[in-house]
Amino acid sequence: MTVGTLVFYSDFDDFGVWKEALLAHLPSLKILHSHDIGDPAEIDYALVWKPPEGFFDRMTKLRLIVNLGAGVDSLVGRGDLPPGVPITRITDPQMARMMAGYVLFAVLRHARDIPLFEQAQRSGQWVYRHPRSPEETCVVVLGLGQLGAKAAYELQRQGFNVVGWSRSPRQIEGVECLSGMETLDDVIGRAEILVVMLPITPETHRIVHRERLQKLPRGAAFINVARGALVDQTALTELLQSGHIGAATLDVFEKEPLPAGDPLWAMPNVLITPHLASVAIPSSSAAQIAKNIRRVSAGEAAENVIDPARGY
Ligand code: OXD
Repeated sequence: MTVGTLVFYSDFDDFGVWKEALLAHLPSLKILHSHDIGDPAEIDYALVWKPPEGFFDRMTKLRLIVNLGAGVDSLVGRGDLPPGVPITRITDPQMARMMAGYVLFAVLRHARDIPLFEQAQRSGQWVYRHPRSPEETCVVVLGLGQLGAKAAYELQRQGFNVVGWSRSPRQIEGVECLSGMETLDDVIGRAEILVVMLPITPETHRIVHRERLQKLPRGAAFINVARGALVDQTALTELLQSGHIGAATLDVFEKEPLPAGDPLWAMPNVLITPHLASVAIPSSSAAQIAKNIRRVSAGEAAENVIDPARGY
């Protein structure tokens, strides 16, 4: 007997790989690519990354929506969601490890002045800047959810002086954790390297606004691996141009793809990557998705359900 029909939608992830990974756990699941939906009323489960508005229209039997990633912002507050259908997010240690790897790379690149040496090499110059020991550098991580907490932990393991900030209190071994809006400005003021890892919600939209960016110590490095809309991108660009912010590594932007004429493209102190700091990994997250499908098909509540009102 089949557990039902799942529809897959993503412009970035490989349907064949996900299908194979899910079938290994649930051989009786019928899996369709969104191109092949016949009758939307036959769909029980959706495994999706950024489906277009209207995607869920007429999916009257839908019982579970699985977001193919960590941030669920493209799924909350839209008009086509059938009421009461749980939305789950993937919480995968391997995805957190991949993200921590990117953050480590970006922090180390700034802490070890690699952009300076890259530029010096391009002009054939032997430029010496004496390295600092990691504990002399204060790295602030904004957002201590599963991904932020792992990144903060790995950074302190490298010896950095890591301060983590979240809206509600958290504890992470080796990391000074602060919480609450009243501490945010002071925390940002300490960041020689600021890493943004917050979820995007109505409360966090543009939380890193111009005045907060101006609180960064002169020459600080800025890293955003979460969502572009957390930050005032115009202010960020201007502060990078003026040198108040020394350098940035940006994986996410207010508008993606980053438009061709955007000044960030041409800035030598900015490294741009196309929103791939971490991705959902089929081999490690299929078991968790299959478990949720089994639970929902047996009439039990899904795990890792997000709160649409909170937005994560
Ligand atoms: C995610 C992302 O939210 O890749 O998973 O941005």
